[in-house]
Amino acid sequence: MSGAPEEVRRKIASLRREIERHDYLYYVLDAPVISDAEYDRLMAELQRLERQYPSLITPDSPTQRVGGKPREGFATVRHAEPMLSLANAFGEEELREFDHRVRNALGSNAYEYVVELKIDGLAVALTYQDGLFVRGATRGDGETGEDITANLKTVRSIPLRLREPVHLLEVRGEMYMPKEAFLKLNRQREERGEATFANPRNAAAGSLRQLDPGITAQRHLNIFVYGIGVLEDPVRPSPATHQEVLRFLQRLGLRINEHYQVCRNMDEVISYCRIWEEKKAELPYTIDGMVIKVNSLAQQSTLGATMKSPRWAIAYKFPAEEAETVVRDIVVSVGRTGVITPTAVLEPVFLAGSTVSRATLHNEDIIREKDVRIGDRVIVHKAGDVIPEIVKVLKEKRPPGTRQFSMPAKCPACGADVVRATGESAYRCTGASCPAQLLEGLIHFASRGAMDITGLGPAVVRQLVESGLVKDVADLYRLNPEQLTGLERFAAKSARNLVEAIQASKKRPLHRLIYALGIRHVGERAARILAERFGDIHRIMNATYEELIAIPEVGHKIAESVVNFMRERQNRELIRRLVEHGLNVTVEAVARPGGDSALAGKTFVLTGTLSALKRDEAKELIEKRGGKVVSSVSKHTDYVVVGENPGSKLEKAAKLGVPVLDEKEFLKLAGVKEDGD
Ligand code: 3B8
Repeated sequence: MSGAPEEVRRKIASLRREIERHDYLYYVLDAPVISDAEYDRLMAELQRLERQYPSLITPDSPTQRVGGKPREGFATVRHAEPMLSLANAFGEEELREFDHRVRNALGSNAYEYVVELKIDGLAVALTYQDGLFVRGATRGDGETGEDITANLKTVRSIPLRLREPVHLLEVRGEMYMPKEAFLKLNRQREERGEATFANPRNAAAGSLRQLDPGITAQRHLNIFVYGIGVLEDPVRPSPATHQEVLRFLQRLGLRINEHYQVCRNMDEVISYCRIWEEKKAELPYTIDGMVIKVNSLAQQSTLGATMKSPRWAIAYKFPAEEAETVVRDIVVSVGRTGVITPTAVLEPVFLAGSTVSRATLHNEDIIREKDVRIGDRVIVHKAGDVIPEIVKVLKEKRPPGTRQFSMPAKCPACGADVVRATGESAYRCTGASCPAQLLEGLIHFASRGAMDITGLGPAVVRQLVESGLVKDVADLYRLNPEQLTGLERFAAKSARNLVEAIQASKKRPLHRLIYALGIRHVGERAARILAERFGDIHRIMNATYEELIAIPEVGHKIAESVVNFMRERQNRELIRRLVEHGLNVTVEAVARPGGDSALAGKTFVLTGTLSALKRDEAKELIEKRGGKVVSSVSKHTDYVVVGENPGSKLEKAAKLGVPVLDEKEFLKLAGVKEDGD
């Protein structure tokens, strides 16, 4: 197809360049220059143009990072060069032995090392052909790995195109999940009663193993590249040292870790390792040691490799940090969704950069399994250097009079029954007006991704609940400054500010409100989808399970949860009051008369031969969903659907600026899965 005006092509190219530049600034250099909202606008504009001219979509367009379909399983890929792993050194003694082996093999002491952080993640190989990202694979057994291209494309710090065209390049690096993203993911999973990940590494591995790239996209994975597997380029000179490799990779737009040092001998290596052993807690990601590499690539090849690992590099592993302490008590807390989580209260100990006084026990099964009792002496560590956990009980030191823990039968916050759903490890409070759930629910409602109410943090929420001023989220919108000045720590000005911030939140977009309601399983992404699909909260309130499950991105859990939530009289009443207070409950741009399908009320023109559907079938599909089909393109046409060998209708559509859909896009819009309706 060549229907697109030159102007559009230029606009698309410039938007892509612009977005790529901001991705690079944000994800690789960590130095954004525009706001998230401005970035979203650029992306929306590009998506709009590409929707209109699907033939201009290229695999390296920034819009192609998400949106791949879930796959059956992963294909295997054979690595061009084996992906080896590093041998380990535990302690300085073993580092010095490594150094002796290097010196003997080189027959000289004229060599340097590069010392880098050892990122605790998963090794991957990224292949670029003529500068284009074509394949990503896991290490696997070193010979063959799994093809995770679609998942890696969702990672914003992985450039889809290099900043300089290289004929063939395979780079190696470590995928990881930052500590903060890991904590947030686990909090979310705990609330939903799902199993939590033991450490960021497992979370990263689990996220990359997703068959649905849409899930990977939400997981905030990141990468540091640290080496080259294959480099074929007729023009540019190959790097001669590892340090040059790192600079080369950086120049191509790949993300390297800048904490490294060139060292002239083992003493320097060891001092540099010690520095990071002390400081590792300050990093936003977890490292489990340092990697020491011979700098010269010529010397690397002289040294060679064994079957499993190179002889020119070694991993210096930090000893796992553990501490002994006493379990003073086991307490439970009630989350927003009513999940009751047990936590061990510990005699405070210093561990891996901070004082630890609590350790999560996850659930009752884990307490039973480890046989943790109140009064026990225990060993604690930090899972993935982040979350304090009890490793084991020192049973030989068990004092007399320890007490076993059992889950309370009644909620400690409201006294309602506590139940364990079949097939879940979580216990939940069943109280409809449980203050603990209310508290957590309000904190969530006001939080940044939700209604984003400045000044309404946990402490203020607590005051509002304890004073009885707020019994649900709708009560927030009735507050006046006079009521607040009666509370402790509220001056006239801060009271006015808070009321203003609450009132301002009424204008938030619908998807934020849906997310803020705290419907189980409805995260930010699901909330956006629901808002876009239905356009109005009342439509969501009345949506049936069948209508919800028909949405491609919505699964059984979300559909069921939305229906259950909206069935509750209390919840309907709450929404009614929010509407009464004047909250925005619609998406203006998406007025959808006559039904919930995106096709309802729309006019279509079909042209060319479709492959999956006959023309009659396509017509029927559109009409069943409330749309209509006409034969000629005019400015009243909403979409032109093109198949093979389209006629002049396509040109007409381009002239009038009518959006053009190929068959696949049309089916997607119609909500038809590819394997049949
Ligand atoms: C050769 C070099 C494996 C690795 C390597 O941060 C090899 O270099 C490797 F066979 O696994 N986790 C790093 C990291 C890992 C490796 C490496 N460098 N910085 C890491």
